[in-house]
Amino acid sequence: MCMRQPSSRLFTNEISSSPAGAAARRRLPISVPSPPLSPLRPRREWVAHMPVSSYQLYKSQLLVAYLSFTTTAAFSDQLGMSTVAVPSPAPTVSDDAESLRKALQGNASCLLDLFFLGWRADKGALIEILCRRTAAQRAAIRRAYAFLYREPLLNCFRNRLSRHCRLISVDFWRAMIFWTMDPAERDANLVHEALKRQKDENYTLVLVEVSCASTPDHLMAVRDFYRNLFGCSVEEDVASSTALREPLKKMLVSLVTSYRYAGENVDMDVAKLEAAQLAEAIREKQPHGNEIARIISTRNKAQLRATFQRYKEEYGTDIVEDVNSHCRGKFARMLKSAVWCLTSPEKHFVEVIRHSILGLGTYEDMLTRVIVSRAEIDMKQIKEEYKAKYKSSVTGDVTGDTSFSYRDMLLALVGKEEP
Ligand SMILES: [Ca+2]
Repeated sequence: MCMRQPSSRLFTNEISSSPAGAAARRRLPISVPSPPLSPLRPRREWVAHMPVSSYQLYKSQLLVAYLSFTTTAAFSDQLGMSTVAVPSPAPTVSDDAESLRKALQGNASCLLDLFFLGWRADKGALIEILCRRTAAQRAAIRRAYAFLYREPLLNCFRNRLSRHCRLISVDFWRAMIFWTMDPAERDANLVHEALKRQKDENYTLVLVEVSCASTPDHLMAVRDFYRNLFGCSVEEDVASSTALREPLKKMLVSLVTSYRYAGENVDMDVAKLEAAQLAEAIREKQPHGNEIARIISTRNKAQLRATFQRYKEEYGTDIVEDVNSHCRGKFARMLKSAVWCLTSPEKHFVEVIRHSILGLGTYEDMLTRVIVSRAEIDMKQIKEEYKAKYKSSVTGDVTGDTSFSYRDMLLALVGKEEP
């Protein structure tokens, strides 16, 4: 993946020379002097002659540039499993914000558009900009957009979504909103939506995915967002759910409140003991005992991998196969997904993609959720696993099952198929 390199342009005459800077300057009632060549620490005499508002503008631009540079490095794809193709060098955040503004204003191709739908957005340009940027770059673009146009970017998308709610673009705008959100904010929204539609098993899976297929710190961030956005904690909403039954509810509460050790230390004695406890519970057809929920929700991922390996060596079958052959019901399905999400998430996500595509029609919510949330994490691995398991490609199946801008957006995130 091409990563964005720190550009000297970010730290030089961005306000006065870039078109976005010029546009921002035009809105100011006073003229702005040219910034110095090295503006990280502006010269005292220059700042002294600078009007307060323009100095604040200048500082904010610097902050946007600085954040986009530092956080991109912090959030970069460490394992090389992302399928998001970032151009190098990427345009500055203010250029991106200005291009987004133009794309959102679009043009009306006929009078009908003008009177009934408003201006038609240039969706191709939106995809080309946002689907080719990392999470950190998207966050910086959102900040720059809000600063330059005094309007949150997500609000512009939500307006389009409500305006197009009965048309085919609804899937595109939903996917675009989720993709542009901060990853933890997106997952908090997905969890909230899942809890509203908890009778559907496919939505309950979101709780398992968010708590088991992400890092402990990400889960904490999701819980923070959830509390701030919806005024209630995730575990409170899961525990008070009327659609979820025991013992599934208890396991889900344990999973969403977990904060696992993120290191690689493993205790082989514990692995042996807990493999025996799991085998007893699963083979006695009592997988809902307290031991399973305790082991699955408290042990770190390396320890769990050792336990499941020990299970296979000692009892001759994979734990997931044993769950499939000995247990039935929603609890068993969630347990299987939790085991996969904790040890090899790609196995879980290929099943979700396949289920969303197979048969007549498409489960767009599921397809969007997987592609948007895994594109920057392990989509390459998911594509390989999908090809090995179903003898067809994610790209090919998405192309055949979706259409228009929604398809173009998903394909931009999934990336090209490896030969
Ligand atoms: Ca289909």
